[in-house]
Order: sequence, then C-alpha cells, then structure tokens
Amino acid sequence: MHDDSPISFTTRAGIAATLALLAGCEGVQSSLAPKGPAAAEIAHISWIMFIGAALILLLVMTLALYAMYRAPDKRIPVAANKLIIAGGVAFPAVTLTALLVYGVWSMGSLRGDPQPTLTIDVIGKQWWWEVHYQRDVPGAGFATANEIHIPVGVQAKIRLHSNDVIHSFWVPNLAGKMDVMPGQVNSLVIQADKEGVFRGQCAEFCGAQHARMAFFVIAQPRDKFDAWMAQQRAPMAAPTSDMGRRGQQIFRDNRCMECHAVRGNDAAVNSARNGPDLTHIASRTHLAGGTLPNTRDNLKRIIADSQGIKPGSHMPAFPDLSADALEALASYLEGSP
Ligand code: HEC
Ligand SMILES: [Cu+2]
Repeated sequence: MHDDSPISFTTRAGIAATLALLAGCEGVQSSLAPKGPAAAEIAHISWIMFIGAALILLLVMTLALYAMYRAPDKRIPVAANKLIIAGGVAFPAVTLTALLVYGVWSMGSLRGDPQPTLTIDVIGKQWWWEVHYQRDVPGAGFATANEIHIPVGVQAKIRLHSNDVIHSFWVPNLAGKMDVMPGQVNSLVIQADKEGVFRGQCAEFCGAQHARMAFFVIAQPRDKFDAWMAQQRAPMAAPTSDMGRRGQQIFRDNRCMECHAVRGNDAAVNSARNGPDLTHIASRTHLAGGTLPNTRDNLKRIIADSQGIKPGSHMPAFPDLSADALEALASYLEGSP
C-alpha cells in the first residue's frame, strides 16, 4: 500500500489509540476532567507526580543504558559510595520532601470555607445513599436518595455518616475521596464551577451490591436549585385518581412503610431499617443506587423483582403483585395516573 504521508501508519495508529484512551478520561466520572476547585487541585498534583515520575524514569533508564553500552574505557567513573549518597539518599530525600510539602500545602486548599452556606448530610447504606437537606432545621428538612443537588459555584459541605459498614464517597470530577465510617462523621467540600451532572460511586468495598451503589451530583444555577429545594420540601399531595388511591392501599397492605416514607401520605415506621424516602421519587433521574434510569417500567421492576436487579439488597421482592397492582403502586408513588 502506498502511503505518502510523513507520519507512518503505526504512529498514526498509536495516536488514534491514545486519543481513544484519553477520550475515556472525559465524561461524567473522571478525576482527569476536573469540574471544580478541589478536583482541579487534585488533577494538578496527579499531573505533577506523573510527569515527575516519568522524568525520573527517563533519567534512570538513560543511566542504565549508559552503564550497559558505553565502552568501559570511555565511562566517567563515579565512586560507588558517592553514587549511593547522591542518588540513593540525597535525591529521593529532596524530591520526596518537596512533594510532601506541596501535598500538605494543597490539602489546606481542599478543606474549603469553615462556614459553608450549604451543608448536606449523606448516609452511606448497603447499597444506596440517603441524602438529607437541612437536617438540623426542624420542619424544613427533607430526604432524597442517590441524588445530590448543589448550586453552581457554591461550596457544599458534605457530612458523611454510616450505620452499617465503611463506604467511601467519591465524585471524581468534583473532589477527592472520603471514607464514610460508622461512629464517626467525616466531611468534605464539593463545588462545581459550571452546570452539569457528575457521577459518584462508593469507592470502598461494602458487600454484595457495592458496584451498584452510585449516585449523581446535579449542579444547577441558583434559581433552579432553589426551585428544586422548594419542590422537594413540599409533602406529596394525597392521591386524586382511583388508581393512585388503590396504589396507596396496596402500599399499606404490603407494609411498604415498614421501610419507606412518602411524606404527606405515609410515614416510615421503622427508621432503623429504612429504605429510600420515596417522596417525589418521580423527580429523580435514577433508581436502584444510581444504576437504572428512572422510568415507570424500571420502578415496577424494582418493586416486583428487586432481588433480580440487586441480589442481596435489603428491599424484599414482591413477585406476587399483579401487573395491575404494580401499575397502581407506580401511579401512587409518581403522583400521576
Ligand atoms: C425491609 C424493608 C423494605 C420493605 C418492606 C420495602 N422496601 Fe423498598 N427498598 C428497601 C431498600 C433498602 C431499598 C434500596 C435498595 C437498594 O437500592 O439497594 C428499596 C428500594 C425501593 C425502591 C427504589 C427506590 C430507589 O430510589 O432506587 C422502590 C420504588 C421501593 N423500594 C418500593 C417499595 C414498595 C412499593 C414496597 C412495598 C410493596 C417496598 N419497597 C417494601 C427496603 C424495603
Ligand atoms: Cu461500597
């Protein structure tokens, strides 16, 4: 095959492969595509370490090649003890100390404002995320699941809680990773510079459905965020259609409120064993720990076959509910016919 381009086929194939790999680094869950100040700082440290390590590797390889291929009589001799002290002690001590100082200094800037305007409590559970707004304000607070809304350009302090095992909260585009520990409240700050949707994922193995324990951070302009808050804070209206009323009866007959609340209509009775707050579930983008798009079909599937979707999850399956009953439940939960 004739090829008159100055770049060889293999080079071009190499460039194409590299670009394809880098394209995978963009997107909704990547620490190489920072979308907020903390993530930008972390990406910066990563690049400094990566480039520094690459340069040091190059230096060591050059010295090794020099030692192997340079004719012995032409080598510049260096005494062994000098080489060890310079290359083995002084050089690592200086570079690693510099890296430590830089790392500790950067950590300060990840801590954020000591008096943040927005505090959100997030509880890591096997295997989903409970999200509370204004938890300390009686009457104003509300809970949602697997979805965190923040206004653009605002530092949101995330307080992390767990009552079961250790999880880890990670939204790579926005901030570093923080462990979620039983009996201890860790916190971190997330901030998005622009509107967008960023995926987060539990980053500490926490049992069978750890892989299906994701969530989304939705950064919105202030007015949209305020409208979202107001809409979430309002309780659900009582069902108006026959279908909705039937759904509520099925919800009660099956003791769904053992674990779930539909604020305004049904309160959860067992807070120790609770599942996601189902108030305004129709407003969420995803179900099942951020792993399924929120459609009516998926909503019904989760109720009928939660164990097929997330085996081992703490949501019992309800295989005996008829198609009709599932439709009525969905209608009740979504607040629409
Ligand atoms: C023993 C407690 C328990 C009972 C009883 C229960 N659920 Fe659940 N439910 C859960 C848990 C826990 C989850 C979260 C599962 C996961 O994603 O890991 C869940 C998830 C769900 C979801 C998906 C929510 C989301 O955001 O992903 C729906 C919808 C739901 N349950 C409806 C029902 C209905 C309707 C009933 C009654 C027919 C019911 N549940 C009974 C514990 C329960
Ligand atoms: Cu996990």
